[in-house]
Amino acid sequence: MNSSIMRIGIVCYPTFGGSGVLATELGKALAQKGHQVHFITYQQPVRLNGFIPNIFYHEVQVPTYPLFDYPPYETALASTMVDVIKNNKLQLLHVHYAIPHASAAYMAKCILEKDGIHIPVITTLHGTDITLVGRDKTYAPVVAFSINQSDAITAVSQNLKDETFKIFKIEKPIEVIYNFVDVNRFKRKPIDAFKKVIAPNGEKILLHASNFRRVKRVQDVVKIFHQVSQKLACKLLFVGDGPERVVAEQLSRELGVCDNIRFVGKQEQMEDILAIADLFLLTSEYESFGLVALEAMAAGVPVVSTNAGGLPEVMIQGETGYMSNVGDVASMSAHAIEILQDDNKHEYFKQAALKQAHNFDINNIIPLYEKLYDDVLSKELVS
Ligand code: GMT
Repeated sequence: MNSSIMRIGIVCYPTFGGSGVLATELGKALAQKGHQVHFITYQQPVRLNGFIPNIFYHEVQVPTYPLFDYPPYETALASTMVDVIKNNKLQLLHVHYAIPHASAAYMAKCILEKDGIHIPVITTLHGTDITLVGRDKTYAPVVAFSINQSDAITAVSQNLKDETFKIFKIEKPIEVIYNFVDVNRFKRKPIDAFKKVIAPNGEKILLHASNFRRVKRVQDVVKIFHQVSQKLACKLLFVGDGPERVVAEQLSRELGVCDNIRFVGKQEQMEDILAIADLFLLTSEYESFGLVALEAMAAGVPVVSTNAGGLPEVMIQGETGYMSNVGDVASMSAHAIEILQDDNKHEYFKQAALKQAHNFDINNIIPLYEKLYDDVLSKELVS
């Protein structure tokens, strides 16, 4: 596609969560294609490392004041948006994760309108902003209103689109643009020294990475590992951190598997960790998409997961791994053992996982966002 060069603002969470990762990778890819990209966040996004000429970073400062028990982040964000849009003549604003980015964007848009500046807003829905947090009645009216005020809405899977229409009264179309992965980036050779430290006797390495929130059901990961370790020599790596980590640690002690489990904390270089992994476990109660599973597949790591949410749109049952009902530890354990016990089968799943990841390659998805931006901007010209 021959898209014209644009000046784009991207708003996201700068942390390790999938929405922030996706937004950052999107911005980097757009910048590489010549667009000027301005990140507006409260911290440097974790994947925004190194100098990229077309990328600009604007930090949202939230001044405190003794009166504020809750510093008004949304107000600071909207004001920063106004400032960045005005001073850099941005043409559009793309916000990732509805809360509070869509409502802050609407506020910025109204303020700029008064100055005769029209800024189209695109909102990408990522999952928990709809299915968990967004639907909470404390947030729901603002979430629904601000999504409806967006000039375009996208969702990262058909499942999330359907859920959004079920939960909220959305008056506009929602376009599904799947998450993506840079398959090239995940083509890594295992670092032998690292592998030796984790699995000194050539044990199979199982991996789970998440924010350890309840929705991830990390206890199920420990239970699966416990079952698998009764059949074959293996180790489990936990990447990330969050509220349920202690629960996972406690359970691993109770089940007597803690010596074979390592918690390595939040890691930026997922590609190096995935390169030594044999199987990825994702036991979530819900995943709108499961970007982390796609990254595993891009590294040629088969995935054993639940069949929740958008995961069946990303994985192929019996090819890239297996999906089971939420909480069905016995089934997920059996599948993990089946894949890991037979080298030929394991190799087959590895190849199939990689092949499927290619369907979500960055080069296939970025043009869809560019087209959406072009469409939104050309509508502006007509109206
Ligand atoms: O998984 C999380 O809790 C983090 C969350 C986020 O917003 O960062 O992830 C959501 O967005 C990702 C990127 O689009 C999706 O791949 C995840 O499936 C989705 N998480 C859930 O729906 C629980």
